[in-house]
Amino acid sequence: MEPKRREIEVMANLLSSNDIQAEVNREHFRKNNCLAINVIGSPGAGKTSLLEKTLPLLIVDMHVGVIEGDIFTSRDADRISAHEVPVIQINTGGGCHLDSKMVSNAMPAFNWQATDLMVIENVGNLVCPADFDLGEAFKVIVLSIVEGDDKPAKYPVIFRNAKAVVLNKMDLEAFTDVNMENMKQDILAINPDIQIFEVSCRNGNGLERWTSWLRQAVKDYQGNKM
Ligand SMILES: Nc1nc2c(ncn2[C@@H]2O[C@H](COP(=O)(O)OP(=O)(O)OP(=O)(O)O)[C@@H](O)[C@H]2O)c(=O)[nH]1
Ligand SMILES: [Mg+2]
Repeated sequence: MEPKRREIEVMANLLSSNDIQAEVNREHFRKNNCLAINVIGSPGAGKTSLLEKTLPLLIVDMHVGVIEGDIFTSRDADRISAHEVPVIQINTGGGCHLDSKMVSNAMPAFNWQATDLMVIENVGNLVCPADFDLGEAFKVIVLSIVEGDDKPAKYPVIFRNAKAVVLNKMDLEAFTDVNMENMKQDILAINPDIQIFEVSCRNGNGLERWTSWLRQAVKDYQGNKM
């Protein structure tokens, strides 16, 4: 039994040191009037695709920075840099989530006087990132509808702590047996306050509403309404 107790203690220490750094990060974002969001979703859900579609709509009237979390490659950062926004890739070297220290280490690379929105794309994973506060204002989940309508009920923790969920790949709805009403009901049963967006990064449907909401969130944050 002894080793198990030690394991739990180590995990508790790890989480509390993460939380301390997360508060420092949050203070940094607040001081610089920059809304930071933590984008979470399974591998391939469409997190980077959503960013690729959203950035051109946002950068017409605000400055956006991106932190890309990945286990090994810099492929997502390469994709984002095509949109002429500052982007930093963090490789976790095997870790299944970003932590607040990694985000803090990336901070000196940005011009904080000129950043209204910092988008942090977490490592593709619907479970591990839930436990690690990065100092963000809120979490956004990207969920591919193709994976099935039972996913919110099976992975509820992340939905409890998120402000918005983007249900992506709606263009594929007709090719699946997904029941969108069941999926949305399950999401709202876990978190009645969550904002739900149905989008397709392939054909662009729904992106306007999502982007308007995000733009308003930046304004609310900068107006101290959040
Ligand atoms: N049909 C369809 N395909 C999509 C859509 N959005 C993304 N994809 C495809 O899904 C695949 C994965 O997209 P990514 O944006 O790389 O997903 P991700 O969540 O960033 O993946 P990781 O960073 O590896 O976790 C790519 O082949 C995209 O072209 C969509 O709305 N419809
Ligand atoms: Mg990605």
